[in-house]
Amino acid sequence: MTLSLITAGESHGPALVAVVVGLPAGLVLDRDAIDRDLRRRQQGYGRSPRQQLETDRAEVLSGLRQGRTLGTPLTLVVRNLDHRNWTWGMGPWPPEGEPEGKGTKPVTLPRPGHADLPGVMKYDLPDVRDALERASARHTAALVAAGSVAKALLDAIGVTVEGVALEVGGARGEEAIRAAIDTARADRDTLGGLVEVRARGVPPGLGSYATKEERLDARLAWTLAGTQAVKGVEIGDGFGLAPLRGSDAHDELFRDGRGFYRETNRSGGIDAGVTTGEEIVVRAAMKPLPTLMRPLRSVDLATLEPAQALVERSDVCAVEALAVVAEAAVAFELARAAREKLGGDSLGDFVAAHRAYVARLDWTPR
Ligand code: EPS
Repeated sequence: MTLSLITAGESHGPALVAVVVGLPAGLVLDRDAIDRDLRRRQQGYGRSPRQQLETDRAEVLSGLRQGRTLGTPLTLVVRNLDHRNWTWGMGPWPPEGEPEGKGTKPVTLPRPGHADLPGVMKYDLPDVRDALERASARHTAALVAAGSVAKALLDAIGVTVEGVALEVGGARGEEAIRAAIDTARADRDTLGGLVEVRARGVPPGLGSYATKEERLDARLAWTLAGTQAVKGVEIGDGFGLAPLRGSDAHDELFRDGRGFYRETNRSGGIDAGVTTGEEIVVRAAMKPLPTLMRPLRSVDLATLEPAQALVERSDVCAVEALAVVAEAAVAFELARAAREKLGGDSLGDFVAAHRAYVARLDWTPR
């Protein structure tokens, strides 16, 4: 038994969709909790005016009856309210009538750092918009909705997951971060940063060293590096371990009346791709967003002459949003690993398998 996720949708198309397969039957979902996570993702200092146009909410089209999962594919839909301004340019069918609204003219000025040029080259697209619409981080709304469902499943076995923004443009602390964003906005520039996700209550034994595909550290790196604008991932002390000696780099083992534990957690709760029972700690580095109000040098695809990149409404900084997205991504991957370890067609079976497994371990969550 595993959990899988497929998402679809363009940034200014009608909607974003997430289909989650492999949930047990009988999991109670809280509509407000999902919408709260969607709202958290939309917030954060430095976001685009687009966020004033959107009020993200999850609609459910399948897999749920009267608030309880049926054990069948769960379809979540987040509508793009901005689509009403793009019906001619971004409708799924050939448009009728005179061009109106946004997206009516082809985009020919690829932004360095965005999917624009590689996407057009790969798919032989006539319009940069055909690439940027799916590459857009708007897509992360669907991932957050799915992650919220994963968190509900993890909650049933006492696991919590939380993401925070640690750093923006090298600044730490709310005031310094706001000041850095204000300065970047005034300079018509953008900022990246660092986020951290911690998961508590994860039992030892999720993931496996048996194959690369099963290693939980590899899976967390995959899901985070697969998120828009992420260029680096660190598990535990990560890159900080490289200059240390072995005697300073590992977490020594202890045992007391509550079972095995470690006093340090440099491994970030994962040894050899398997959870240790300590807190899971992962960080992701986000590059500054590639849509600049003061554009970088590019080439006009219509004339093949030097030009300046596309200037579009965009965020100055989306690091706080990434913290919520990374939280969702880690939650989904942990839920997937938990489904693989514990199985169960009903929530009761899943929870009972967890209880029996933990009872067999010499371990208590701390
Ligand atoms: C994004 C560009 C902006 C952001 C968008 C991500 O979109 P627009 O050009 O429509 O203003 O607002 O993020 C969201 C809409 C969102 O909900 O996160 C991009 O190019 O990735």
